[in-house]
Amino acid sequence: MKATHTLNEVTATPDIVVLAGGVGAARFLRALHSARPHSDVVAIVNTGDDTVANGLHVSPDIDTVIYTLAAAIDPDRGWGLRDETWTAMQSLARYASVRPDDSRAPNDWFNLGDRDLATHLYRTARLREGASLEQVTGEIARAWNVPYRVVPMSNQPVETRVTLAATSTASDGHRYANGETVSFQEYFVRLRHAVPVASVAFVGADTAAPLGLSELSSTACVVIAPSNPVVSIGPLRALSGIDSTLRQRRESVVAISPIIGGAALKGPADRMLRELGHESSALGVARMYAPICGTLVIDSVDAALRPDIEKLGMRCIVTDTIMKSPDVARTLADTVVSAATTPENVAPK
Ligand code: FO1
Repeated sequence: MKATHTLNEVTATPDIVVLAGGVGAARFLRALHSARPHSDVVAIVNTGDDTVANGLHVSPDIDTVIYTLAAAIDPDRGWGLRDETWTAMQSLARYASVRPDDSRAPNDWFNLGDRDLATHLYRTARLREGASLEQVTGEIARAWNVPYRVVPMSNQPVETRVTLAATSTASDGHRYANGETVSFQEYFVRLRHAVPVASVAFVGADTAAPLGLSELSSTACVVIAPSNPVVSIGPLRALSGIDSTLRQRRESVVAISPIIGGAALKGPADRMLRELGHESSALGVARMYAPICGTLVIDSVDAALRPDIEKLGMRCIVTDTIMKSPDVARTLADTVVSAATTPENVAPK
């Protein structure tokens, strides 16, 4: 994809700021670029999923956004690179048989493809030189000719930790106790999120400085992408200043519900919402976003929820939100941006 904006352009105020998690957000950003190729867009991306695997700093949501915008993402996995090989991971397995019992090395359950490894090697080396995550993310985005500014939500670490509500055994036999608190990737990958959660915490969010606040308050349009409201948008909102900035400009904040017909298209968002006491529906999402968001875009299958969502003081747009084709995706992106920039023109359907 040709970069329409070189990243060293000092952009005073972006046209659009998107709060982004992983797969759903990445697909929306791609749709946004095809709908508005000349808009200046900043994506502020969740880093609560970040992990250190085999000594390498991995930022899954950032990489999913960059790889998707570069059309290099593996379309089936939704993460990592297409045409990938796994020689390094297979070679690591040799050492699993000799490691001491108390060692976490090698991490043989968080799969890093051979091509994907280059990104983590580069990011880790640059961070070790003292570069900020924001600097390195900009370099990686530029290397992939990504047309948008991709910004981590903070340069400081914020770690999403999940407390389990049941015992669970990983496919490699590792047992987890009920009530045990694990890293997000242990929950999501090692346990395949096949375990109920009791609570979620964003360790470090209370002291981490948010990035992109000035863009978030000055841009004409803020979009909350169709990401997991708890573990993708939640860490962002936990950073000081984010929610208050969104509240102040609530009328030009538009969210897309990631829950359609009570379910998530991918991942554990629906179960997590229920397990954490929210309703797993577009209305449940509306209740979580009502204080910070003036318009919620929901899928046609949820049209009946519109009156209840409007009762929360939100405008509700009913449209196709499943980006099953480039045309549908482009139309969704157009609808979302129009709703944020001309809310009064949003003629109820
Ligand atoms: N997801 C998996 O289900 N299995 C994996 O082995 C895995 C490895 C991985 C490596 C790099 C990366 O950027 C993402 C990776 N993911 C993997 C996806 C990752 O867990 C998710 O992207 C998020 O953290 C949730 O959106």
